[in-house]
Amino acid sequence: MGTSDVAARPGAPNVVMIVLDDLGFAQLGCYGSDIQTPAIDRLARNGLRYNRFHVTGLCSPTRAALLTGRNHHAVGMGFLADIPTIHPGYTGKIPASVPTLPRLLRDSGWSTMAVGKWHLAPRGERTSAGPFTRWPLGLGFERYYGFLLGDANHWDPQLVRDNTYLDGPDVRPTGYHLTEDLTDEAIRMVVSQQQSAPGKPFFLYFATGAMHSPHHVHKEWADAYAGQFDIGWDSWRDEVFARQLAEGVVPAGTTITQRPDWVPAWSSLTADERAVYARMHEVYAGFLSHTDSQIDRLIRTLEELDVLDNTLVLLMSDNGASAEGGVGGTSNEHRFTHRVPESATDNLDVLPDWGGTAGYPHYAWGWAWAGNTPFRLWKRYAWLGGTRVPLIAHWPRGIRESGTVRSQFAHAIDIMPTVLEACGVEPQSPSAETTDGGAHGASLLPTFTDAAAPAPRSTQYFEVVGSRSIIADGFKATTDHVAQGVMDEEALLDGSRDFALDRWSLFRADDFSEAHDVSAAHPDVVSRLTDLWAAEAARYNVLPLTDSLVARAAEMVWPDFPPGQRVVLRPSGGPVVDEALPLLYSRLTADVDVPLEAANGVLFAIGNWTGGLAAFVIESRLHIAIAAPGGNIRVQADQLLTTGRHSTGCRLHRLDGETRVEAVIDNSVVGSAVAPVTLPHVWQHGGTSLLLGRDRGLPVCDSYRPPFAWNGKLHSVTVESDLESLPSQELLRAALKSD
Ligand SMILES: [Ca+2]
Repeated sequence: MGTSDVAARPGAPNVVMIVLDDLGFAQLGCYGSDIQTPAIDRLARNGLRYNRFHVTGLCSPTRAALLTGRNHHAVGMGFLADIPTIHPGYTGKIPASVPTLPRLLRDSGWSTMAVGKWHLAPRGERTSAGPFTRWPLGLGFERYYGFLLGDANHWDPQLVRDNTYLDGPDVRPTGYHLTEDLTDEAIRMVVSQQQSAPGKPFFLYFATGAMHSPHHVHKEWADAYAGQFDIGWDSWRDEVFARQLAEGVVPAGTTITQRPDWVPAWSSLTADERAVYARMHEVYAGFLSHTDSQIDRLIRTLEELDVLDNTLVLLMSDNGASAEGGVGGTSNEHRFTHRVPESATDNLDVLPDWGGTAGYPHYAWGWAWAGNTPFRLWKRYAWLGGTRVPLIAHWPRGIRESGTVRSQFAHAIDIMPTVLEACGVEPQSPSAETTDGGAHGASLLPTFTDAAAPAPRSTQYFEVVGSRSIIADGFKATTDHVAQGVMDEEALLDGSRDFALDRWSLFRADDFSEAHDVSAAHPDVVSRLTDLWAAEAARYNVLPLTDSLVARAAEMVWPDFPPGQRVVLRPSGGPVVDEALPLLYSRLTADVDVPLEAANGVLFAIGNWTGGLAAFVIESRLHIAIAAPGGNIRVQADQLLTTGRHSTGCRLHRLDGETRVEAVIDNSVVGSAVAPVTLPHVWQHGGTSLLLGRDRGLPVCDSYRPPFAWNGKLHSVTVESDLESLPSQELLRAALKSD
């Protein structure tokens, strides 16, 4: 553990790093949007906005860069932590030799606390057995509350405190929302730390699930925007651009990039499509304003504690706005990633509940495009729509400007050196016996007080899901590569699908939006920059390139203690996260004592009605419920459970394009159903856990209300998979979706 006898120097600042998820350059009020973000705007008004701050274009990689100051590939996080592979740039494992920001601050006398999304614990290290070295406490935080995966159901998250999966509460208060819970927890941590050790500096890492899908918010927040986006994404984008110019976050003379033809013109849409897409953005806008209201509570707490004046608050996004809902958006992202298409007309029926507990929604990609105004593309691309995002720095004692825009090139890897310099902490522990050569980023601190201070570096490579770019010599070169894995992108985007045929565009550094490709006039510069990209790629472990989840999966590193084909689970073991279950399990069997009176309750349940499976008993009758991307399956037994000890549960048969589900009592099939539904390998993108003898949070179907505890005795649940039901490539691709 840390050297707790070291005290920070007197006057050392606190640090609050607020990392929003999938928020585009143009979505905050202070960056030109008409979405209300008054608390964030207040930080901007009393601090600095950066308009050339860059990230990696994807969740885990940016977070790794923020907390290490190293390029993401160089610390093994070239891709998501969910798919660790054998290649050094893609292990998903931040090396133990790399000093992390929380560890350095902790060892220098700061209290260190993390709340919210983590996404830096690799697959294979996320069960209750750890190892915990890459969980928040392992990387240097003293306290943690949040979720380990890439997203979370805001109404029903699987949460972790420190190194423990939380088991409960069974019934969350009406109207529970994850962002509110995370904010409560962050406030509690800071207040208790400050009243326990007054004056001891702290580092709070506050990473919301917002604004990542699912876009979940209380209805009144969405309703506040009723009608506001009926103008459509083309006009909305033009209005945003005009405000960006007026605000100065986009320099005068900038050309807005043109709408590509694979983003439909608003004028080409039907009335139904417009109604559905406008509501999607009302929900998103409400979700963002709600997030802002929670940040407001956190900042006001710092004011009340009288510590805001000497707290460096940094607010940013991890990548640009996301198009992972596809061209038409989705009511349930699990449907989209399992390639079960839906139309705007389909979604008219569910529109009144958009953003509520029934769905797992993501907006149509026209809004992602507009959310990244004035840039091209979005998350997952090395174009500016993926990599250039807001950064706000607020620190009354250290920044004496108000509302100014800074235009120095900056990148996520510069954040840790900036924080360390602000705190007066050396970038390497004095006691460290090994070093990896130091941070790749450099401090932005000189830009806090000097508008003319030089940018920290002039060269930076980018690589994300095979999309590549490089900044050097006053130019930026970018490939036209289109990644695999997002359904509509594969079909609709123009560009290369073959690395050997990738074409590089070239832009001058002063072409703020990258609207004017000058590659034809400067083939020599293109050649020099692509050579430089290759050199940087070799230096930072970027190679081998891949744009395919299936290819990554083939090289996946499995855990040292995989669950194998069969596990026996006991109720006293707590929630069982899906990584601890056999891959593609197909038999779940509960060993139970059925009581004398009518038997009732949940035998086992995983996930919820946006994706999940449950076996439950009502009046002694066994029911199996499955909520899958393509539809729901229900089976009830044609005979009752009798008093005494029985084995009972379900069998899942993955057939070609359909699934047969059987209810089973004592090895006899007592009911079955077949449906044209493909079962996913994970029920929830955000991860979930199998609960024994009860459910919690949202149910898998509306026939029972959690916890609905089993009123007999539950001895165990055995979960088994069949070797013969190996995943098809398509299934594997869908199953591995997680970001
Ligand atoms: Ca993200």
